[in-house]
Amino acid sequence: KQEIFLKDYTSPAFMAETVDLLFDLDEDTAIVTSRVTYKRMDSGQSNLVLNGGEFMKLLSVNLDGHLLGEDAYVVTEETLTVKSVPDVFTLTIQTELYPADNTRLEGLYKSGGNFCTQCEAEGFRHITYFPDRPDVMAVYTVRIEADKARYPILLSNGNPGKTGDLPEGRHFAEWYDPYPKPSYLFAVVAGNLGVLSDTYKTKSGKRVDLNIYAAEADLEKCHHAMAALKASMKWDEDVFGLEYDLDVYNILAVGDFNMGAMENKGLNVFNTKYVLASPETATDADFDHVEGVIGHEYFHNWTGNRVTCRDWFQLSLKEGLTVFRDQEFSSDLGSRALKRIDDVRLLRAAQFPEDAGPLAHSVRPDHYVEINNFYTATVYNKGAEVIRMMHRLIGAQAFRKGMELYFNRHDGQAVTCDDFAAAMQDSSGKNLDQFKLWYSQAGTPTLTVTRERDGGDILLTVHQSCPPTPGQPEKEPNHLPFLMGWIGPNGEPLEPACSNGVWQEDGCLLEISNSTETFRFKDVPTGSVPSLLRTFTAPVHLKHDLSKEEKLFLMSHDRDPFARWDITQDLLRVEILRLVDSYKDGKAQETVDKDVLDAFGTVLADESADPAFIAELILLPSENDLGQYMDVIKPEEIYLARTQFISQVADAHRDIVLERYKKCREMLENQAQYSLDKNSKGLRRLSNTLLGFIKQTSSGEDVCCEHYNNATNMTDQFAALSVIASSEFQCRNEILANFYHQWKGEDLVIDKWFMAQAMSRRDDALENIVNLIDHPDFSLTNPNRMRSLVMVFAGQNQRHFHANDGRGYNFLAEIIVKVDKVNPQVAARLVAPLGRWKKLDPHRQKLMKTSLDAILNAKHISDDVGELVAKSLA
Ligand code: DPP
Ligand code: ZN
Repeated sequence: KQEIFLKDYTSPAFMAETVDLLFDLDEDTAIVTSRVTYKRMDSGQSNLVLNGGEFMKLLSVNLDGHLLGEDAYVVTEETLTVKSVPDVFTLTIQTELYPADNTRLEGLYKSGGNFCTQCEAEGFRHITYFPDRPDVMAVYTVRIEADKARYPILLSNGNPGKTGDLPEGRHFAEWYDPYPKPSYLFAVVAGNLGVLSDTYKTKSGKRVDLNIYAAEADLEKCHHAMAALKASMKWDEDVFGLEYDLDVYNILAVGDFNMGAMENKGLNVFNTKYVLASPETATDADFDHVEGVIGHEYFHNWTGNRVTCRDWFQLSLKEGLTVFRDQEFSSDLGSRALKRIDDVRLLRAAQFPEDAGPLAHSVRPDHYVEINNFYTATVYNKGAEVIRMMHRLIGAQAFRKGMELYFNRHDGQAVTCDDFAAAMQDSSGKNLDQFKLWYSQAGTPTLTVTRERDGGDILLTVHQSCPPTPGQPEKEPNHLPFLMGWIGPNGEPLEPACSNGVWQEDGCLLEISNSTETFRFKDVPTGSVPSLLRTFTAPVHLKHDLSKEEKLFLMSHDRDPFARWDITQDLLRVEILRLVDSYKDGKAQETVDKDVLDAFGTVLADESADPAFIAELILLPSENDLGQYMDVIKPEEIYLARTQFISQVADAHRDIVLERYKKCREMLENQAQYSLDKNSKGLRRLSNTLLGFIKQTSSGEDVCCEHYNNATNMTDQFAALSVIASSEFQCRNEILANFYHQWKGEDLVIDKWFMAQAMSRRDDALENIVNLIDHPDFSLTNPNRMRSLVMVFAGQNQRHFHANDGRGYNFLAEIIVKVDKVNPQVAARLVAPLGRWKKLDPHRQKLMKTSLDAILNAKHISDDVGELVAKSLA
């Protein structure tokens, strides 16, 4: 496949105006008749070129009622070209599809015996021949015919139309979507499904029918998703004035899905993982994810569907903006500080390494081979940070006005990231030219902050730089908001006047646009400490000259919860890395600093703060996180030092840890019933985090096993399982077996059973993981199962993935080649960990590159995998 460039974009030569689709569904095959009216847009193009070809059979082509002979069109592997077409015409094409054989899970496929579709980004071309690009927006009418007993539910986009019976036990349903949409938002469903129904009244009084379709047995797990949907609809009205626009909103839950969910107009298709939730089977984090993803897909109805992307380079136009919207939604419903901590953790864990590795790309990439490879943390999460920075720079009011302007200008259009920025610029009057570098420059900038006293004033200097990334050797300075505060010597917040900063509610906003900028803070008392990059106002690495004592001071006095968490992480990271450096021949030459240990004890004993927040403070930086701060990652030493830190905390504060744990459990036990309220979630989070420390004490096995045995919900059960799976406890094998037998048949829970073992740091974990591939419940074709074992292992188990003999790398490479034959999109997602070889020692570098070569040399590698492996080796 050829590389495609943003600079080569040309508008469509033909516009499709109406699309009529007939789906004639059989058990294993489908006949699709598409009748499309086209209009020539570019008089220089005499032929109509349509995308399509693989995995379907062309049955007939008919132009304005005349069957075309084979000399009137040309079919290649990827296109159908109809020669010399008129200016306006109707083209009718019949294709035959094989959904039962479709393991790639794009286009039309079967999952759990039901038909469903996934068209983003380029799946529609596997259904019929069509200009399968987002800037071709048409009005769709759909008719589905299928066996009535096997497929009683027939759904598509838009509003329902006629339904009725047909001969031979078949029936039909018609759907009409009045809003012009690109083909990637098309969806069709036929199945035997249960439904949970509700209604919503929009703020202008329109009634909307809400339906969640799932297997009958799963319906009782759909209530949380339904509540989240209604909350999303209300939130978008309240915050952005945006109302839902169709009579129905349908959601389908499927067990086999490449992504999290898909925002098809009026008919979202969801991975069951982001719909189904009950206290017994889902953790508190799962509940939060369901709410967030339901919100995300709902918010796409405006940011993505009503206004869509001109081309796939603009993917972040809808994804960055919609992630920002779902983050704000979750913040408003829950805790803003905790949500921000979660999002920053994710950004650092997933996006920073991507930006620092061979697959680094800008938020708006300018070339690709396979667009499916660009559904990345950079496009989604860094993209959301870019929107968040704009929001901060222009203010919430101008941002809301900018959104209104964006919809006034572009409703019903396919537009670019520049169009979005222009609306924000025009609504605020702030020039965003330099700011837009965030869209085109890859790499994570580093900000270095230094201080200098000048009489009573402090001069604070911020220097920025950004490392080279593939294809971008030199970087220009970015325009970014930098929020900060000051804590006076007695621990009180200070607001010293700043020459060129503006004090806002949560701190002083400094705008940075040059490579070096200095800010003068007037009359700052001696002993004051700056609280830097509050709420993480820009996606950067922060370097500063704060001493250990100053960090400890902030840790106990900063009232900004995010900043307090971040400085605590900083302190812990530096301390664990000091231990890592001290390892010689597998033995630590240093112990944990007394002041750090004491501060940890103070946090553990703090009963004034929200327990969920305490849990965040004591959750150590992950092994992956620590590795990012080293020039050469030492996986074994990082594992050892981090474990040593936990053991020393557990030793030094044994009584506080156990007492705090007991108190949390007592408070939970005193509640009449399981609750998802903020306080209960916090108590579970804190006691479950404490288990990690308790594990290292002499009563570890007793407490952990009892925790497991007493668990009445998945949050507690899975927390104990994860700790136990990674332990040498006697009870380990019995508990793993117990969990498996309790939950056999509950796919999402069995995924957790694989996950717990994939994360195990036990010495024999890798062998166990390799053996699990042969477990009867493991499957190469189910993406969730695949990811829960293989992706979790390669992405989160740094110790064993980087096993010194290369077994972890070989294992991953072999799986990638196997999965690629089944599902290239899912296989490609597994490549990144192998590509980050530059951060390892020469011995491991060589092993990793050998594994990448082995993938490249395997027969028939997909474009998806091929593109990423080639880039990883470059
Ligand atoms: N567009 C989907 C989403 O992000 C996934 N491709 O919601
Ligand atoms: Zn999205």
